[in-house]
Amino acid sequence: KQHRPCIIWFTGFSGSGKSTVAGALEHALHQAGVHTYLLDGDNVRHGLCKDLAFSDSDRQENIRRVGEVAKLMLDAGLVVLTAFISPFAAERKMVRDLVAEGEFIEVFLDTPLAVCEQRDPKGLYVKARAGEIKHFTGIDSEYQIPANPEIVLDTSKNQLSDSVAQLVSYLKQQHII
Ligand code: GGZ
Repeated sequence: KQHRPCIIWFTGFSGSGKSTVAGALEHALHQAGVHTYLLDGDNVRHGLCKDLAFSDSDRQENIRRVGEVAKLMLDAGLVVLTAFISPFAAERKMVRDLVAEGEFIEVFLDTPLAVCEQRDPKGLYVKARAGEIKHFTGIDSEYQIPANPEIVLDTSKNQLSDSVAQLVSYLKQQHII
């Protein structure tokens, strides 16, 4: 099945829905016969980036490596999905500039911090508020809001299926699928 390779880059707070939406989109793409790969903290921070923690410079290096790997996968012809907080505009721009115009699709999960904190699926926000985890994004580490993302989603307002439909329709419009 014909498709155009690209990197679909999800960014947003912990608990904003990046992995959930990326996983659901990947499922929809598989149904359509599109070859994909999903990179996220679970498969990257335990292997490729297991030497990195959450200082600003470690996050920069994390995103740099993920960007380079995503580019290799793009060259292999895949639709690459990535789900990382990627809090800094400079590293997101660095990855965008690695690939051709139109091959980097930035998806900003604009779920309010208060909602992410309420969800707190792993109890990390509670620990961050208690000072047990330092440099937690949104608490005592910065998140720089994307200035020009291709797509903005708020998972506190929209159903998962609506977010997936919005992404699929964008990908069709861009002749990616
Ligand atoms: C942010 C942290 C931190 C700190 C551990 N700050 O909800 P999660 O658990 O599964 O997703 C978060 C994940 C963030 O890793 P990323 O590789 O996406 O971050 S970055 O792009 O900034 O490099 C969270 C967990 O790791 N986690 N400590 N201090 N998130």
